[in-house]
Amino acid sequence: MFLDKLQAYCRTQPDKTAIEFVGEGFGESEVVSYGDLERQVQRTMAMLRANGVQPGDRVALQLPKCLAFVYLHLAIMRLGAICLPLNTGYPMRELAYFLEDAEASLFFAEGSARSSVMPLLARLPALRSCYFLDCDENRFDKLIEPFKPEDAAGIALPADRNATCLMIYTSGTTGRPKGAELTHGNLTANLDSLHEAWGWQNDDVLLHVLPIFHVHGLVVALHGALNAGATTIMFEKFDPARALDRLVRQPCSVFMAVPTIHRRLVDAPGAGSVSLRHMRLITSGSDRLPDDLFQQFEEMFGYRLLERYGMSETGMNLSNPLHGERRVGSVGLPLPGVAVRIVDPETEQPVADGTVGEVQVRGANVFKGYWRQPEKTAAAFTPDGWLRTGDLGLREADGYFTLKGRSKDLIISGGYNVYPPEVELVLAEHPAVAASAVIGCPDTEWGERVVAVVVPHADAATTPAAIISFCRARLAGYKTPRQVHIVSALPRNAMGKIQKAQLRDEFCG
Ligand code: MCA
Repeated sequence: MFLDKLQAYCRTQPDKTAIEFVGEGFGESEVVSYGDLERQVQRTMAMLRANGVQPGDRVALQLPKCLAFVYLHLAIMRLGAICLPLNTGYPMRELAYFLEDAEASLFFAEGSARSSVMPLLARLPALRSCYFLDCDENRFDKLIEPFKPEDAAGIALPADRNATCLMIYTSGTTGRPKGAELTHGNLTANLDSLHEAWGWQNDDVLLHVLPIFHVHGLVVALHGALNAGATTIMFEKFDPARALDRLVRQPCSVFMAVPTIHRRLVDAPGAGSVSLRHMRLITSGSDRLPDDLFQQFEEMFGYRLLERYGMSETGMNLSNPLHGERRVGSVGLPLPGVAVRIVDPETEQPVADGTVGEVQVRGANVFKGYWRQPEKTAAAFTPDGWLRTGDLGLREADGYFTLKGRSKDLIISGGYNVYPPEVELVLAEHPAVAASAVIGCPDTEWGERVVAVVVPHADAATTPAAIISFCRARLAGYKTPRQVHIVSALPRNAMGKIQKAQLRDEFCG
């Protein structure tokens, strides 16, 4: 499994750089060899053990992108516990829900979160300890200082493929977010599949600019590189000019990003003089890659992007080929070990090639289920075990798949999923709001931007700015509407359902 493979690299290539961490200030970087990584992870395991962490326990991380995050994450999984990475943008009330729902027993948070987290603790009886770390203040080093790597020597690697090791909260069209449980077997199956399809090599150098609290940055990119014994140059924060410089100067061989990041590279000053022809693999995912961006990227950098398709519940499912045609507008072919089919959304029977239907997926990469939500888990699968992705697409006669929209009400902004009902629920709490509808409008920078259309109560006075700041205090920044339109009524059909297509026509111009 993945963790066995990683441990073997730590033994066989201890001096090789596993991660070079480049902080936000882009000053001096910190270099961690595979040998260092093993020692730090072992000390972290011993620290977690001393804090009572047992197999199956949930340990939550809401930390900036830093080495401590990586050590904690790997140590949690090595102990057979469940890592719960949380977006650093989540405001307190979202955070409280995740900690409560997951019954996290340990929580590592940013130092700056102390004053807002402390009042939550009384509501979280399962939480045994909470540590506040500032990655740049060496608090983590002090935390693991009393422990030696040998203290973890007797702890065996997890052997149960079906044990959950990672939980990623995903929102939905109804209800509160659900924790998608990924097992050691799921991660291993997807990593093996990507290793083969993308030809990961031991001498690869990955430039890593994505957040590590999501499957894309954590599993596909970071685990992908560790699974090959390769080197990761990890930027704490994405910066287009520095990324281009490093891609060329290192030189790097692998880069993974979302379309908003690729757009910023193309638009970066001086990008015209940069060639990325030396790169072995540059991928795009988490959101649809616009055709014009695909073409601009190739014209500017001489590299044809490889678009792929995945989701938190599955990891990666489809990918354009490493060798062979990388088709503009297509998410490519099923990855090794992954079955993908297109079905009629009503009958769930497979449709003919060229016909749009729901994309359904099956394979060892597909998650175990939603944490303590057997009904929602059952609803996510067909009776014969295919995962209903909620995405619409078609299969061409030669096997390439193309996405054609979503059957679910979902906005993707800069690679982050935003479910309109979550934003609408917050809007409903505003005293001046009688009704609202949240839509995604096409946006050159973000792919889509969140737009709210609001009907105020008859006697209420409010402004778009007031509504935006109300939402900003309650939602992560990427979920906050960028525009608010105030109207006297929302268009509804005979059943009273809001006609979002009509709103998009009217307000997305
Ligand atoms: C940041 N902001 C955003 C977004 N990101 N607003 C809308 N959409 C976004 N994606 C807001 C912040 O809240 C903030 O607002 C302001 O923009 C500036 O924040 P900053 O952090 O400086 O933004 P940035 O550094 O410019 O971030 C843009 C980004 C980032 C680098 C494109 O969004 C990003 O890393 N996206 C990648 C997401 C990703 O990895 N997704 C994978 C999930 P305010 O000032 O109001 O706070 S999907 C997945 O894992 C599946 C498996 C898959 O297939 O990949």
